[in-house]
Amino acid sequence: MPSLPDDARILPDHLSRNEQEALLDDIREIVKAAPLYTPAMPKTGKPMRVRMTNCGTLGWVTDKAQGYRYQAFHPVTGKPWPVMPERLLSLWRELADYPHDPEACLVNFYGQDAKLGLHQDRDEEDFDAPVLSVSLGDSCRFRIGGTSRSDGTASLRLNSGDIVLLAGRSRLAYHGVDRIYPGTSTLLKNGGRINLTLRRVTRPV
Ligand code: MD3
Ligand code: FE
Repeated sequence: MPSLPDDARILPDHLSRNEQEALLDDIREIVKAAPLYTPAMPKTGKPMRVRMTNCGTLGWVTDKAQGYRYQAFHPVTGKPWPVMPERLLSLWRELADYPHDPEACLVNFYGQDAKLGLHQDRDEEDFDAPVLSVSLGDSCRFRIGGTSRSDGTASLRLNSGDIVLLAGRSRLAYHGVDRIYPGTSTLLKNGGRINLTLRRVTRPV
């Protein structure tokens, strides 16, 4: 079985329980100002099973008419995204090994039955910047392959507090979330999983 691509790094248990709770407080504030919404797939309008919101100067959104893109405002409220919490900026500065700050933090919320199909992240202009992912709440089975859809994949479990850094060639690897393991974390009172992905979107000048 193929393993994790060379330039993908997983940092198991990177965040302590206290750090996870503090981050969750930040996310709660973000969701108050920018509620989770159900994105729709381009062209078909099929609803995604993951609910989303963002913070930062840009946020990733999708809908039937305009498809995948980054924009500066929430698609439902029309308001600018909340600012990126200092705690997330610090994580990026500590771990990303990239000389510019992230512009977007996509917040994905998975209920018990949610999953995310295998895909590449290619809506950013700058693939030289890594993607930094933080998992909170219930564990999941994460799948990652190569840069072709037909490449073999490996699956691994991501737990609350784990961080994944995708740099170099792994930045364009196919990946997805096969399933959530309900009841595996006490962090979220009502269960489910939150994933945060910090991204640089535009090419720094
Ligand atoms: C590998 N999120 O938001 S995070 C996404 O758990 C996304 O919510 C998943 O895929 C989640 O686009 C996976 C880990 C991750 C994030 C970005 C990647 C893995 C990646 C980009 C390239 C390769
Ligand atoms: Fe992705």
